[in-house]
Amino acid sequence: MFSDLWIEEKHEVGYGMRYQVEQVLYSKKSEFQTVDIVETKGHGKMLLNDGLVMVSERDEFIYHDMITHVPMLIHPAPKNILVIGGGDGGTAREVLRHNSVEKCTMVEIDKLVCEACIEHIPQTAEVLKGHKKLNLIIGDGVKFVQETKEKFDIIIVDSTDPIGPAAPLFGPEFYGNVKKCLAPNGIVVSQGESPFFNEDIQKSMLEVLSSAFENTYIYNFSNLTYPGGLWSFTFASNSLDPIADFKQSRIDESGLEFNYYNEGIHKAAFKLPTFQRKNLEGLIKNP
Ligand code: AG3
Repeated sequence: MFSDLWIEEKHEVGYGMRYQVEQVLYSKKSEFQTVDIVETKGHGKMLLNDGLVMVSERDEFIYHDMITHVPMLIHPAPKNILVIGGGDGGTAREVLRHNSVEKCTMVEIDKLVCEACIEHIPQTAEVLKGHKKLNLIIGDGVKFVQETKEKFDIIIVDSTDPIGPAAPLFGPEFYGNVKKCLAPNGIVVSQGESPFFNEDIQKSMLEVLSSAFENTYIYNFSNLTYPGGLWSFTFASNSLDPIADFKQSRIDESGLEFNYYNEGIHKAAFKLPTFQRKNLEGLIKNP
């Protein structure tokens, strides 16, 4: 029969998203956050950090397509990739589908997130069990970009909201170091929060990015599980442009199939609602 257990991601503006839970699969407190995995009735297994939905089996493909393939298919030959965060493995999984990739380094701060997902959400985390091109580091991404001498073609910041361990991933020092770690033609794409609920965060992210990079954009996608449904990623590069440098041939030659991403979505994602465009005026190049 149906259980009466529901979980709710509560939002400070007096709004919540509720999911019926059939079973709690995992619940532990790490040094950084609480990590829960539940089996929901309608969205498959779901990962929550500190009560905030990170991934559901039902819709993770949308987020992971859009955070990964937009930059990967703009860069002419992405070989060395860095993922900061992304402990569920979904972003690394998508990166590693590209044949051009020689190495993907992933730096996740919370070992428990990886362990929990390997055990309960193989859909995203299978790849974390071991892949010859994956260099999985449990550590602080902020420190990693400060210290590494490596150069990356693409850096993907797959973070939680800017509270707790992810807060420094939204600041100027971090992006100064990211810029230093990017190869010529490098691109950085980051989890960019909600256009509806996080206008201030989006503005401050774009202020930081536009003072360090030539081409700064924000792009949107809709999903089923993040507050408000509409969500964003930021895009920054000193040479590549996500619109002008988009080539259908890159998609065709990749030989990949996607469930959300396609050429129309790629272009449309950069078209913004007026309120968002106004909020970010002067900081982005979106058409
Ligand atoms: N990263 C988290 C996105 C932000 C979700 N925020 C929220 N539910 N309030 C997801 C990690 C996917 N690899």
